[in-house]
Amino acid sequence: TVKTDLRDEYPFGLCAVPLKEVVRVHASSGTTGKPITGPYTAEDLDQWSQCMARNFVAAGVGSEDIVQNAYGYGLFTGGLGAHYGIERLGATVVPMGGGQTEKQVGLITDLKPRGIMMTPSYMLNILEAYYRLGIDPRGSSLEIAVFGAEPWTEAMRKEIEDAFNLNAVDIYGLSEVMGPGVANECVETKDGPTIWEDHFYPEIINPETGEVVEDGESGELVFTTLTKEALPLIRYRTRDLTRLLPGTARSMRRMEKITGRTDDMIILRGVNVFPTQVEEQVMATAGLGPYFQIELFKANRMDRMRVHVEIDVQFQGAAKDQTARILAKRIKDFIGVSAEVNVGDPGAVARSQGKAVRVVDNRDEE
Ligand code: DLL
Repeated sequence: TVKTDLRDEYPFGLCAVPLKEVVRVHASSGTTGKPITGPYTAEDLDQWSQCMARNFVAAGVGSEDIVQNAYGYGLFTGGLGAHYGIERLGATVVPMGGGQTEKQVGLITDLKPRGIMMTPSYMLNILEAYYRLGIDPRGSSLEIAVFGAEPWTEAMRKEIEDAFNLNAVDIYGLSEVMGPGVANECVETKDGPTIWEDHFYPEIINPETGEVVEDGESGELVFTTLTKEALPLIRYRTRDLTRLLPGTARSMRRMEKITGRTDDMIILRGVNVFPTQVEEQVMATAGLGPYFQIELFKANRMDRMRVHVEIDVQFQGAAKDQTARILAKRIKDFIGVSAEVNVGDPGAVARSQGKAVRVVDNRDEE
């Protein structure tokens, strides 16, 4: 099953129960054309909350903890999905939602949550607010962060863990299959999300041929739902690229941290580039802040890439030209493509309050 199957049947064509049994609908925004709707029965919501509660236990959150939920509430599955999971666990949810960044800092300071969840790119925004307000992030009550909804690298994990002195774990899911709650990393090992295989049967296929590959080999992740009522899916192609790995902290299998989606892959003069590869190099370049955006454009009919980054607030004296040259060289050496690098002042790169927009494609505009 592919995304267009769901889109073609918008809004309820694939709903497998009478509509009167549906008690909630979520929808994915979909940048192009019609959205995709996810109907849920009461039983689906119950399973979802259970899976989410299981995620929090894996993350190291307990029933005595307070968790600030900064995922967007509404049609996006992140906010409400996490919300009911925190309640199901018996922990205390702070239903903050996304945005109002300084208020997020205020709530952390006042309510002293032990856990927090949001996209990792939004956490960078919150980190910046700490610096702006002159508050030491390492002094916060936060011990566990549950980050997902977008790809993020080990380098980003280290950046945020060190800045706040906390453990950051990866949460994975997608609206079509359920929302968050499909897989979550265990805090003991932090070695890729454990897939809740009793609800979601995973396979990895070769995205070109559709053939199933062995565990340990890379390819596209495919799910068959085992317990969903309103929108059961058979062999749904996620377009996410990963590998299946044996269980470690739990007996169920893990997926490797997602490096990219087939849709996000940039092909620059024949070289495949994922935004996460650029993220790694930005993080490894001294003097740069952790914010970046990739711009694709055409010059003399050739596809070109420009990476927008900025000087780290802590290193305001850093030389822009020299830092740009260092990053451009790293991109050439480690990724194999030539890129222009534009180093701006702190704040020059657009900030995210949810999923970050990593690539801006201006190739049609020459
Ligand atoms: O992003 C569900 C979610 C909410 C997951 C909150 C985690 C936390 P969608 O908006 O439908 O659903 O987007 C799903 O986001 O196919 C992946 O490409 C990407 N994605 C989600 N989690 C991760 C992750 C939610 N941990 C799409 N790492 C998926 C990398 C992720 N990519």
